[in-house]
Amino acid sequence: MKYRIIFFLAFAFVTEISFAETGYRLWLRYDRIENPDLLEKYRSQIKSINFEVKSEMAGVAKKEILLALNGLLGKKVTLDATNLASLIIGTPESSSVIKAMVTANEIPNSPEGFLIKTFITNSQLKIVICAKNDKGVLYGVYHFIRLLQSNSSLDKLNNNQSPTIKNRILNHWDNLDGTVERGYAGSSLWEWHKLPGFTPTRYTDYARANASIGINGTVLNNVNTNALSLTVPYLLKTAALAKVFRPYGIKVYLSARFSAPIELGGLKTADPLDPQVKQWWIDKTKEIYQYIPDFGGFLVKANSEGQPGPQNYGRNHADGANMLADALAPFGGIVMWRAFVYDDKVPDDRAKQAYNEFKPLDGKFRENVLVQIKNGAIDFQPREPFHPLFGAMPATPVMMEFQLTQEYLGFSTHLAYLGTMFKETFSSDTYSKGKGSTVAQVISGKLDEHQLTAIAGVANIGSDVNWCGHPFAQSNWYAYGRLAWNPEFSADQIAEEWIRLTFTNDQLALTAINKIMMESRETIVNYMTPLGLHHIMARNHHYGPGPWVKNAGREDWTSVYYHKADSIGIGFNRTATGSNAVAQYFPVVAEQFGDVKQVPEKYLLWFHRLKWTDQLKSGNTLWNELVEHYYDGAKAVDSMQVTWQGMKGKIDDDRHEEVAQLLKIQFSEAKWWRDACLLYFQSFSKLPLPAGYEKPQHDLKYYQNLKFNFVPGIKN
Ligand code: BDP
Repeated sequence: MKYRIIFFLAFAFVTEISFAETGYRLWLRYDRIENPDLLEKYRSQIKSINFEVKSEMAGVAKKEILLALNGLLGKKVTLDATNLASLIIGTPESSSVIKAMVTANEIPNSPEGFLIKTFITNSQLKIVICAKNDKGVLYGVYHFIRLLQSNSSLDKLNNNQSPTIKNRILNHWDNLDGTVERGYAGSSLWEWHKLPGFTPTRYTDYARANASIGINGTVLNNVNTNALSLTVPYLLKTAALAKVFRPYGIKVYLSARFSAPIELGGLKTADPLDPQVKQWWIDKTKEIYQYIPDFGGFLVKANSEGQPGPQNYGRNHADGANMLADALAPFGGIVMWRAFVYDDKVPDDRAKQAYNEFKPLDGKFRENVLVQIKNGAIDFQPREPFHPLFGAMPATPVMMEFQLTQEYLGFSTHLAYLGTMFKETFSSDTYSKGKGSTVAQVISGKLDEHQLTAIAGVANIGSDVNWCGHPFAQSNWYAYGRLAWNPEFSADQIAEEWIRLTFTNDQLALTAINKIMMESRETIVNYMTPLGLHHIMARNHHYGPGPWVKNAGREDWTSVYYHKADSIGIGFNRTATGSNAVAQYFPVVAEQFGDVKQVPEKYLLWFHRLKWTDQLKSGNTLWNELVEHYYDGAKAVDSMQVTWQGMKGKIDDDRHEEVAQLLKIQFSEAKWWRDACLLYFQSFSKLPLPAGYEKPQHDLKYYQNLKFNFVPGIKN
């Protein structure tokens, strides 16, 4: 009897885990196509596959397509090495069938592009996935799988695609002790202590997910880095990861600590013009390439937030970057030098500092250096105007840095689809070369004719079973990859694609979930930082509101520095009568941002200081408008909950319930943000909430006294 019970329990447990929808599979879900007619059609169109494999990369592509087809079609497709196969995959070199079917100039000439084309021969449908080389084939395979997962027609495919940006990279802010700076999805993916010996399947799944959306590089360690990652034991570990990622077309990069020659090399200085320092980096770089022959290069955070850098020795960013670039150049490596620099010793508006330091260096960097610029002028806030350096350094390749991890957008408890935010920056017009000089044009290298192009996303990935903490946070990893591939894709189209792959192809659900996603970021801006407010979160851990933060050790780490609320009004005057940060933009933009009548209201208090009673476009006073935004934001989360409830039964119960619970947290946190911020600002404006608004639950003191221990994302 005893044994029977144990057996029963064990069985129940196993049953439960094998059927739970954990989100582990991300968007690579290959369950059988639900629509029976479509399933029948696909089965009749894809009966057999011809894919001759001559490389490890082609091998993983073949494995993936077979896995996908067997799952999606619910039956095994047969392998057929002849031209009678219905799906033919490869390059003209690897496949004589492709060579005979596709004319060479139909295939994109780029190293990563692909062609997917339907042919009808003797009333027989055939589909070809081909490229100039295996990398393009791999991307073509993933795209074809995406077409099936989203139930697209295969009848007349003629899809020829190449990525717009060459280096599409994730930045992991992972520490060697397993913590992740600003990570809200568990601990680091990299189990350094078990590497190089142990490389779990999860690393391969990470590579699959990245390759499926075109990500081709990953920086493994935090920008606030430990020099140890450049030592041999850690290089061996990095090499083991590189080996797993290589067949998926992913290069590894490392954040390099600028003072490593002192810490590891025992030198007295890290001065970039010192011959011994230069030699140390040359030797170190050589050593890295011995272990990782296709190493991508270095990411550097220097002279920012206390990190060492060339300015410690009276040198500039170009001196520092060029020294590393020279060491990497013989191996084809690149330097990504971050423009996220600020220092409270510099008595100017923090928003201006990067431009002030970097603009004069335009044209002074080596060819293999990119300047990596955050999307906004300050720091990954829920909303910022685009960084003024975009378009301002035409002689230097500049790259974008987005933050996927939701440090300032509600951690992993708030549903925030960031595709709309990425697009907002990409489509901003810098006017650097007249109308149409969008940030996307700058980043793609088209505007200033740069061959070296790149983009970085600060990863939101960790050890959580669903990778990203919040099931919807996966959409930001996905959207980042898709937009890095082509910034012209629309946020809406990417959201729809992701929902189809992740949840369902049901039309009603698609429309409802898409609406939630598309409105989500604006909703967060409304209940956190409407009308151009910024940097008013709690100190250090950044969890929750903290507009009252002052005395933080340095002025530019306080909230009061950014909102400047007092009895008269609120906002940071960045016009000519203030810090004049507007002058860093090109004249058309500077004029628009600098004029209180023309500035888009979403940036109002970023650039202007207004009186509480000033009238805005809506006819509302500034105070009433602020109140309206905060209340609209919280109300919108309530509506999200209602819409989500309607999804019950349309998607699996596991993920439905998980999101429902998280939305509940989000709703209460939205109200927390709303009430705390409005009560605080009200202590200056002395104005009442207009009639009809529900009163805050607590008084200001209550919110100011909230304390949180062990908030994730920082070293507690
Ligand atoms: C800030 C983060 C900090 C990062 C910094 C950076 O709070 O943890 O180190 O950005 O990007 O937003 O270097």
